[in-house]
Amino acid sequence: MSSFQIPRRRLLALGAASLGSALLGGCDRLSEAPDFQAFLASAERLTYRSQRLLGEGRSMAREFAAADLSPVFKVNGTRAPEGEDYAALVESNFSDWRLRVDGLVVKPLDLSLADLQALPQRTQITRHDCVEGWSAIGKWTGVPLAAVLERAALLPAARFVVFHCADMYEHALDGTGQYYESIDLIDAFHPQTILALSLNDAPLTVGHGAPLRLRVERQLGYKQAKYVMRIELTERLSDIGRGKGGFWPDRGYEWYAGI
Ligand SMILES: Nc1nc2c(c(=O)[nH]1)N[C@H]1C(S)=C(S)[C@@H](COP(=O)(O)O)O[C@H]1N2
Ligand SMILES: [Mo]
Repeated sequence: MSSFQIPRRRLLALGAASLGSALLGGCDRLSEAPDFQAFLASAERLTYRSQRLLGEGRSMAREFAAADLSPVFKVNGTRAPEGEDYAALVESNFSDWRLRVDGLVVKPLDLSLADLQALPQRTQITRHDCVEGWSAIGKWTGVPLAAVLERAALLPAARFVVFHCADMYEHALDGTGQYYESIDLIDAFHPQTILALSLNDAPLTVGHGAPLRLRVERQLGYKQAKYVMRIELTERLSDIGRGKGGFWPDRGYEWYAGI
């Protein structure tokens, strides 16, 4: 992908693009993608259709007050990624950790925690809903994903944002269990979609996804990828994991997990 030839005209257009037009461009490109067409044809994607096609794409998830915070926010799924690499990151307090942003971008990035902390931050108190039947209200602070994507500058072919995580999920014993998730460009540029660095005013614990996790507030718990190491911009989801856009979508759950 790094050998991509970017026509000069396109580069200029990208440089001039406002967030708004980048988003609109994203929608147009999305509706042309072949696997996206097949996806929309499926009747079970009704929440996706209604949010995306009936103009609710920019609606906000409900935000709560400090008084509503849950006394305990459960840890679910992976509690700590296995392996020496992650252990070494914890040991050094994530000083050697870098968030890689690559794929269909003009400018691949390697961002340290300090780099992310220097970007604009957003705080939101929202309710997390897990399919396993529990919910918790938490206060998340982090960098709007849009701010990172603007710095990397999307190439015209980019349609999906894929989050690659540090953990193999424990129940996947067949070796294909690397946790990952993905969202479309509408959610990627949504104001409540943030790369969270803290929960309830404290840096993320290992249980909650240290040092960085996704919050995509209009979707269910399994979309909220913990331990994000790499963000990849892609044209399609079919050649990642088992091809359905996420660890749980690969195992039968909805890719668009609208609440
Ligand atoms: N990397 C990674 N992200 C993940 C999971 C996981 O196992 N690994 N579990 C998901 C599920 S099902 C839920 S409900 C939430 C749980 O987040 P929490 O542990 O902060 O409550 O993380 C989601 N993101
Ligand atoms: Mo979940």
